[in-house]
Amino acid sequence: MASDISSLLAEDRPSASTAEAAWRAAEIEAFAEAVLDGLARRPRSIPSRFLYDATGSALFEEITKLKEYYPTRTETKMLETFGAEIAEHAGDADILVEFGSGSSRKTSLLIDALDNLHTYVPIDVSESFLAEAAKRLVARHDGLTVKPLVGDFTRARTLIGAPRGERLGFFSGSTIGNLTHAEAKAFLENAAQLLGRGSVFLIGVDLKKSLDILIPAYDDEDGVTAAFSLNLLARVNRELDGDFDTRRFAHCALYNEHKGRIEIYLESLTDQKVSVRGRSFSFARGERIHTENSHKYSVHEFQVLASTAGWRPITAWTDADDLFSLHLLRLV
Ligand code: SAH
Ligand code: AVI
Repeated sequence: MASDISSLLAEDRPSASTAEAAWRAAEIEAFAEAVLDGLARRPRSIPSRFLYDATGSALFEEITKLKEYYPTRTETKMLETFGAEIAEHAGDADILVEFGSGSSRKTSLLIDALDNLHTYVPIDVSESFLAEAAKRLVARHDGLTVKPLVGDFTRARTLIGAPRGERLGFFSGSTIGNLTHAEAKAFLENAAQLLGRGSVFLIGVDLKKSLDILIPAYDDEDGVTAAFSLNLLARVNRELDGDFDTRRFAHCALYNEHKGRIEIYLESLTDQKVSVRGRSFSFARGERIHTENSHKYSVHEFQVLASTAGWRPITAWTDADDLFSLHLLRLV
């Protein structure tokens, strides 16, 4: 597939259901390859985008409501507070392209602030998130055309079906922190190609902070984040004929000071053997699978990163408690 991105809109793509089915089949094979390679490698790892099947997406929504998980409520409040200022810089935008749009709940605040917007293009690997969000936004915003694209935002090379126009990019929730610095730079360069010269990009980025706040945000007392992580193994069982016993693995979140990131692992609680698509993998007690990174940036660190990818900082906002930042960038 040229772009790994296919439109889910049946009305303007007669072959959409075929494209969807092809994408789904390709995604399962990509998952199989990532898991079989990732479990054979040392250290063991599985890319975090595979956390978001329908169950994972629903669990992520639960995470966003946890008292320990400050990013969603902080960014939401910031969008409410700074919406008018964002519109001063991006008010000409008529197309909004969102990367990793998820439930698109925060997006409505941005759409409300932008008078000229006629088209919204949410991009996500989670079909369940996308379809539900598209329906909700069409119902909520009169006259808005929604063109959802299912696929990997790091590999999107074109925005199939999106009209030409002034584009505003949106990457919320600090999902950019789930990429390594090198991946984030490559993502920003690719987004520059997709959005085009003169476009504006709004990115939510989590700030560095005390571990007293950071660790509970990724290891909450109700175990919702643990369930989100462990669902990855349950997904392997469902989709790849695996036999992981999820009770014999534990969610583990730690802060890597040197790399400035939360690292999430699934740790084997016993010596055990697991089979995936007929291949056997041995785990020693204490052995881990690395499933996620969540990088934290100072405002300056992120502005430097964005600049190396060709994006010029317009402004950056932080909240009163210095938990989260919103960056507005322009492609020069
Ligand atoms: N922006 C939303 C959702 C954040 S959760 C918010 O702030 O609440 C991260 C979202 O990115 C999920 O919906 C997940 O499915 C999506 N995602 C993660 N990696 C992706 C990738 N490589 N390509 C496309 N979508 C991805
Ligand atoms: C989507 N992403 C920005 C979340 C984060 O904070 O890194 C994913 C997450 N993983 C565990 N909790 C939240």
